[in-house]
Amino acid sequence: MNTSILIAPPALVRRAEQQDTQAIQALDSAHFIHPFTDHGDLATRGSRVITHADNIYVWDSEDHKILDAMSGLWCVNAGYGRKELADAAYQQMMTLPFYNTFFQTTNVPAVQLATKLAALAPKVGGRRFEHVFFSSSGSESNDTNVRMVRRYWDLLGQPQRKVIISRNNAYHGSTMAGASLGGMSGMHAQGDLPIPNITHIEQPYFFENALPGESEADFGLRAARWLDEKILSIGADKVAAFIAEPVQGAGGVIIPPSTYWPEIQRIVDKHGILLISDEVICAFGRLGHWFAYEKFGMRPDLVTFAKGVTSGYIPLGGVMVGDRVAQVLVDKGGEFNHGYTYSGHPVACAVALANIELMERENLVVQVRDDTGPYLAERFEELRHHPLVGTAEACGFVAGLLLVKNKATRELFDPDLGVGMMCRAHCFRNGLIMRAVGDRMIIAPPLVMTRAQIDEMVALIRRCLDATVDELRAVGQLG
Ligand code: PXG
Repeated sequence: MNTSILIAPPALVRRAEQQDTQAIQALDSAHFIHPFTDHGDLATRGSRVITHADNIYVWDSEDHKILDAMSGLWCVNAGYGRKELADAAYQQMMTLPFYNTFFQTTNVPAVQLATKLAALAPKVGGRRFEHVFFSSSGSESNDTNVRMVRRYWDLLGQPQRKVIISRNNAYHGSTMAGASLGGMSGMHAQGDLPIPNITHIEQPYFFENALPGESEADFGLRAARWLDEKILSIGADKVAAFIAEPVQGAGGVIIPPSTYWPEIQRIVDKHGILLISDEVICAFGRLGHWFAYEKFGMRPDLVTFAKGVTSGYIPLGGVMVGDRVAQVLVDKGGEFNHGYTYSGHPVACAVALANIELMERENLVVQVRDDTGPYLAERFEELRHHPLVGTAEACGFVAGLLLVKNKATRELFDPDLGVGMMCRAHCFRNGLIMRAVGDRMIIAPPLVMTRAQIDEMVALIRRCLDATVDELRAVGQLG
């Protein structure tokens, strides 16, 4: 087996990989434990080796060009191949690659980024975000939230306020606290999760949870009131916070009715509990705003971010800390015994600054809000007429389709058939990356995607839906 390719320079690696896919797959399977992966399955199929990327496309080691409609994993907002971001990392590595921020030390990129984020975060209802806590991922940031929220209530003399309420099918990360906050039953089933004092309510998924004949607006209000019922059943004096994604991402792009968030805000205000908006996916232009809470009229106290802040070029995450919490924690809290080696990492912060500058220069956030986002919604609406598509929704640059067996009766496929995975395989074969969540097919394209590229993507999606119909007919699952 030729292992020398693994230490060759990038250009050689690219060429060598094209000949050595099997060798890399064998080493991959022998040594690399992948996230969320069945390794028996991986060993038989072999990984797809992604070798390089540009704009909205990635290439594999067999030289297939693939349109990446998932932005890597909801994160490459500025698209691939942005030299400005590589240059920013190089310059910062040569100047100061690392220094900690623990013992009354700081660094210039971290200060500049914190200042920039405070300026970008919109003030809502008189609440401002003047402070930022840095981590290296969304999961870590949500662990920070749990610690910060509990510290806040301790400092206010209400240590019994420990319970954090989340939602079924939410995704908040994969650490002990992140997976507990998340509402994925498959994750809870492994390793005694959730940890104590975390509980869940149902998600606002109209297709699954609305009553027959109920309007979206009424459903939104009813779904929000599940929070009120939960708070009352626990006792409001024991509840610390409610955490939620403005639009659920990994759960399958679940876009709540417009009545949902204002009612949630009314309920958290009524009980005086903190609101955490987990914007790991939704911030940095994904929904056409720097921060998504602005779009939905939410007034969160803490905002989780990661992914798009650096367009995924380097790990960085954090928490925007609103005035209400900052005044207690920062101004009169004493020492908060929490932090990570890489909190305020200078290289990650320098890349984030370059990424934000690039997004501002190219007006990407406004472009998604006013032009390409509405165009994507329009094109997705057309897909609703496809025989396999039951619902189609888009919000900014996230969108989802539900594959159904019968459009008229809204009958679903048997989950064991794995129709979503079948469709995903057709996507790969046709040069398109889409994510399947059950039978929901979802996308989150790079924000640089143009109208012409949206047309190209929608044409590919249509082709893959047709191929899925053909396969289902061939196995007798569709008339
Ligand atoms: N919160 C939200 C809302 C997320 O989407 C995290 C927290 C955790 O971030 P880190 O950086 O720790 O991964 C996420 C991450 C998927 C998928 O399959 C989604 C995520 C991660 C991995 C897979 O859609 N989101």
